[in-house]
Amino acid sequence: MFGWRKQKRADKERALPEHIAIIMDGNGRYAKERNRPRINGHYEGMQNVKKITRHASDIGIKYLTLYAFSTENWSRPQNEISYLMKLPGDFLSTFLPELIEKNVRVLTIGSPEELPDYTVKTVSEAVEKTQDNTGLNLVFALNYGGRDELVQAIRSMSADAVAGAIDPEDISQGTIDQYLMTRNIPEPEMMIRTSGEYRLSNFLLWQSSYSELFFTDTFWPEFATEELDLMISQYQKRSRRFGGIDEEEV
Ligand code: V07
Repeated sequence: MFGWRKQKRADKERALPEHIAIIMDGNGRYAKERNRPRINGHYEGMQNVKKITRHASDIGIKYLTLYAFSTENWSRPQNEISYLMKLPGDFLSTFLPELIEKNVRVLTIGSPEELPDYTVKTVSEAVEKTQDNTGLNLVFALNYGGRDELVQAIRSMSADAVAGAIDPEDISQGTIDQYLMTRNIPEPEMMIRTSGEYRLSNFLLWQSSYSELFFTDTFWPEFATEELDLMISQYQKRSRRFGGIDEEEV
């Protein structure tokens, strides 16, 4: 390839990501380091969700997906689970007016059936009240698991196939996208995990196939907007490859 073309490409920065997904880990460890109860870490983590949401909205991110409660989290002590189930209500009672003012649309992915009624009720109220907003889409993964999502999608796809609504021969990647909980949400260009673990832990398995991964040792309650901005600028500098050639060259 000609040198001048390469140069041109190296200078080219990518646009702002449309969708950022975050595994908000390290709330318990944050509390432990300060000799506080674990639930205090969750409270501080919830406060940080407000800061990061505000910032994502201000800089023009279109989708922010946050792993708030995984299907594996049920194995935690009962008092911790009860506290976690009150956090959406706590968050929305203080923050919903600002979300509305900022034109943010609240969405959820996950299985609400197993969550307490009061949790489902407050969250669906926020979803309804913000459904026509056109700014940031704030997606909370609540009782979400990537493998469960695939099980649900395959069940419903099989039922449609048995009913004759779809032909198995016609199933494509796009068909699968349509059966996932994220059907109207673009794939995340960036996937962030805080607190020094290097795993996806069942979060957005299908959707993160091409996501740029970012890891930091920072505990979630301390993850600041400056660190997010640094990751975004790194993302914009990384060259994008889908198995061989630069995206710009295709
Ligand atoms: C939760 C705080 C963030 C750190 C990770 C675990 C604890 C915000 C919400 C939430 C969910 C839905 C909604 C509005 C807010 C939340 C849970 C846990 C279960 F509509 N933070 N947060 N939900 N944590």
